[in-house]
Amino acid sequence: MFKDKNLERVQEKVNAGERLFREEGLKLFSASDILALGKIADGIKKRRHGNKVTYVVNRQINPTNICVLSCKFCDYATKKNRPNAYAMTLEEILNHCSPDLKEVHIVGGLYHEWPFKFYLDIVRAIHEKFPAIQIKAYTAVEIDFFARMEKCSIEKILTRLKEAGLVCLPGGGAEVFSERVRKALFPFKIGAPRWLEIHKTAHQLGIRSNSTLLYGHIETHEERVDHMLKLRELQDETKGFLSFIPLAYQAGKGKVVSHSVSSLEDLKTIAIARILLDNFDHIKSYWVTMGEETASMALHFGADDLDGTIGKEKIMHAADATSPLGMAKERLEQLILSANGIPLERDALYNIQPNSEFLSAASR
Ligand code: V47
Ligand code: SF4
Repeated sequence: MFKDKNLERVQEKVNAGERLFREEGLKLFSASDILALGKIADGIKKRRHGNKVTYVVNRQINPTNICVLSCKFCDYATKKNRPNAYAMTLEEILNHCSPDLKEVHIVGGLYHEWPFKFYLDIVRAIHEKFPAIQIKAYTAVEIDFFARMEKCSIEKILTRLKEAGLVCLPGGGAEVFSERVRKALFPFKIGAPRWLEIHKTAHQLGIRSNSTLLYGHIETHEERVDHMLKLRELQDETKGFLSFIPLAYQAGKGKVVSHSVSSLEDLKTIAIARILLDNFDHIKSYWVTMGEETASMALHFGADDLDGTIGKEKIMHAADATSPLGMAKERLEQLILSANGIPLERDALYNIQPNSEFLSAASR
């Protein structure tokens, strides 16, 4: 029983397996009983996953920070003639890979001097040298950039990437599906219709993908809810999304807002995602943006995955994220255990690895 009658009704709907409408989602953001909200989300997560919490031994590779765009919120991208600009060689990229990895996550700038062939070669070279690593590469923004460079369809780009060894798409580039926010912060970047079209096409080609929401800047709670509902709608149609990852905005140099949102806001957003996205299996608690402690707490608020070891993350750290640059597998397991979870290692497609130390505990 909750004191908040609205949450009580939400719990009843959830128990009856009923879906929440937009207005009900909005009301969740004004709920003051955050623990009750967490309890509802945790119940949903437990029904789907029990105490299992997954993580992946992965490496994020950001091949270049040179980008033709200059999104206002981004502290990572730069221009070619600036002192901080870099563009990795194929050899440098391969040196970031090792056989212990289950996933490589590639995301970076839109570099006009690299032909699509080079972006393709990155995938092919990693796949040939490390066939056991699953490659999660290029956001919808990059896919759109390749299609425009090559003057061809997104089907063709995705098919060629798949043939080269791509396994799934990361969820970035979605930001917030709001024209108001797009015009203010990233007017030259693709908007919701194109992002959704690219993910839908990927799903139709058998390429699974992730999804994200960049929150904690100028967006409203309504825009967060509308964003989640657009993802829910596409998921109904394709069932191609693997996970949803709320990315807490790192305020960095303060170009957009002076500071990042509170942990409470992080936990609320995770919980509401779990409640609204009733057709998503996985809600990711991304420790890079939330920090270790909040990310671990989020496992009580509906999240069932902590992402990964990551290696040297550059995008959020360019915006002064205070989390470590990377994390050892043992530390991830500790964080999960401290939240009463059973840590299970997965691959990019969320298959549990048979060597997982805690597998027997999970099957009990
Ligand atoms: O699209 C940029 C975001 C995204 C900042 O699929 C920022 O598993 C916070 O795609 N503060 C790229 N966020 C990262 C990405 C991703 C990350 C983790 C997991 C997965 C996955 C995908 O990073 C961009 C943008 O939304 N971003 N700057 C910032 N200052
Ligand atoms: Fe370029 Fe992406 Fe940064 Fe925008 S967010 S400037 S597309 S790297």
